Amino acid sequence: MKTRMWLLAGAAIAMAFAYGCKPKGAQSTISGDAASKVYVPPGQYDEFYNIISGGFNGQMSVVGLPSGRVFKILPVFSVHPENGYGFSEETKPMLNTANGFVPWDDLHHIAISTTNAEHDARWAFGNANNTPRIARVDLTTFKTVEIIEIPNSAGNHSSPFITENTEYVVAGTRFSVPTGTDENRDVPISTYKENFKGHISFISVDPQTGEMDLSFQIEAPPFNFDLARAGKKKSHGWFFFSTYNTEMAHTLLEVNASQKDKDYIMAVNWKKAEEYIKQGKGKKQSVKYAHNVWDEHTHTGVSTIKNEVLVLDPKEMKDIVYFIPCPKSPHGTDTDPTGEYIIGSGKLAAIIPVFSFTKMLNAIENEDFEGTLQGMPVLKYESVLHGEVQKPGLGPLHTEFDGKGFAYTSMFVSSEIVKWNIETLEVVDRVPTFYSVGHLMIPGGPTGKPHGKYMVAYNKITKDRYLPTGPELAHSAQLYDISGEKMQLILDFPTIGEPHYAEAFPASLIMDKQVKFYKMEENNHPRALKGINDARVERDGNKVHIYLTSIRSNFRPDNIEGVRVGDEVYFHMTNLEQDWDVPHGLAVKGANTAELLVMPGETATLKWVPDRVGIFPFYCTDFCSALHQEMQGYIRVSPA
Ligand code: CUK
Ligand code: CUA
Repeated sequence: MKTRMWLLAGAAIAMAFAYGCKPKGAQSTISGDAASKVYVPPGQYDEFYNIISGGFNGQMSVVGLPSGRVFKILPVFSVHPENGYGFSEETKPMLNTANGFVPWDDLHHIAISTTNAEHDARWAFGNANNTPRIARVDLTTFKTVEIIEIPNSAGNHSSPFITENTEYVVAGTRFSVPTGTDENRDVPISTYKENFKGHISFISVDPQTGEMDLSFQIEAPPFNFDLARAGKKKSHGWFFFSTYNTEMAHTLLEVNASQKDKDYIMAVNWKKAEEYIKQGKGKKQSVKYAHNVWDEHTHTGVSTIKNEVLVLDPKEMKDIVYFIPCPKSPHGTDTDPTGEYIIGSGKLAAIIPVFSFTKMLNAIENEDFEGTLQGMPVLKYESVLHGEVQKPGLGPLHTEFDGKGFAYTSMFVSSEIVKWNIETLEVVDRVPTFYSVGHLMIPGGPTGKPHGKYMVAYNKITKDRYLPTGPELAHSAQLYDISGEKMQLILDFPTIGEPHYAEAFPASLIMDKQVKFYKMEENNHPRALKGINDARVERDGNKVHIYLTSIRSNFRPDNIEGVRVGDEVYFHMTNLEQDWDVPHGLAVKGANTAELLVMPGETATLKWVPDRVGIFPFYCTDFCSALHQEMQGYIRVSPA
């Protein structure tokens, strides 16, 4: 009966979309005390930081939970006028790639660093899908401090997923592509099976500095790698990747990619792979990728192009890669807080399969295989299966956990979240989402220690939830109270860009570790000034270096002459403030393609090549004091 009802509800929502009318009963799940649960009184703080991916907007946003308030938009694979990211000479190298400056990307997933499978929240990692990259954000400054490009990859969707001590950030390629030299890559698309390859990249993370390094790659069959999760606790040392198009079709028109009943979860024994690498079994391959690091001493991005990667061929090693059959195009694959259960979400499947790590190990030990795939063992579905969740809903995508023995799976098609018992596989509750939920998130949900108090649904379709704003609407997120037996919707809040995955962690982990300003004596930027008396203009050939200071409430120098059309003009602005929350900005009328926002104690550079004669005003863009509007100057550009 219940089953029929949700089927009907799903159909009703689908029909409502098709005909553009407002679904009935949308608000019916709100109960009276919802407001008090999300109300954070003025002057008080939220309990959790929620770091949300920005999708095709390329940023991350920082939101408080339970209030849903946005604190920051954090540019990663995007340029951001607000703080000059991607505009200042110092930040441009962060967006460099082997093929030059790429100031846009599609950021889908967040991974917050962990120690012993618990959030330590030192760093947030994010992926770029289009030009495969992984970024690291420092959570004491909320700045992008590193971006590494990933060679042998296209459509870096299956990342960034991390191991329980952040030993590795892992990235699987969505698109298999021909790799190697130009000659090898210029092949007919129809030779997909022979010439295309999938790669899984293991990027190590330095436990002290966080710096990433492309350690090695594992070659894989030309599937599409969709998502992944690391094992944890008992399954630490393993990684699980969801795959689709295991038919290895080069066109997914019609039903090519979903012909088969089952695709695979690819289980990777990365500890073993690591051993083989140590034994020198990796083969060196020529590639080209950028590695961009933010130098903390000079506050400047340094981009290096690297030329080599170590590749392991698992066909030669037999005990690194195993395939677990999983029904129809699995999307998410998630591991529960104990590390015992691996949940696959076949987007087109009518059940949710739950696999047992213990059973998987037994099956491997007993060589209980149903065959091989390109020489690698395929395990028997039944021998790895813990059980199936029956009739969960339609279109299962992602699963999170509350640490109390329950799993929560998002159902895209039937537009709901389903709560089920991991041991008994019984569905115990379901709530509608408005509408078509993609990822869902419980604070600490992917770790060994979830905080099972709130859950957020990041929905793909908004329709009637907010005041309409033309054809495009803010993607809706919804907050649920999951502290009780029944999930309860308590808040809608809009998001920035198109959120996919997000993570949240207790604010107490980082709120007292925030950098409030940079100490002047630690500013080692080569163009930094130590005081207002150092302000000056220097010419060096056709380059003009303007050493500018900003402090409430003036610039020095504020009248600049001697610049000629065609000169390369550099404004090196040092913000001399030594106080929290007092950035100064810089905008120059002629140099209207860039703006700076310089943090206290920091130096940043705006480049301008004037193309016309004139007097050009400049001013501070950030309201910094009562005399902010007086913070201004002129630059005179004379004929060449
Ligand atoms: S994907 Cu977006 S709903 Cu790119 Cu993680 Cu599943
Ligand atoms: Cu400085 Cu406004």
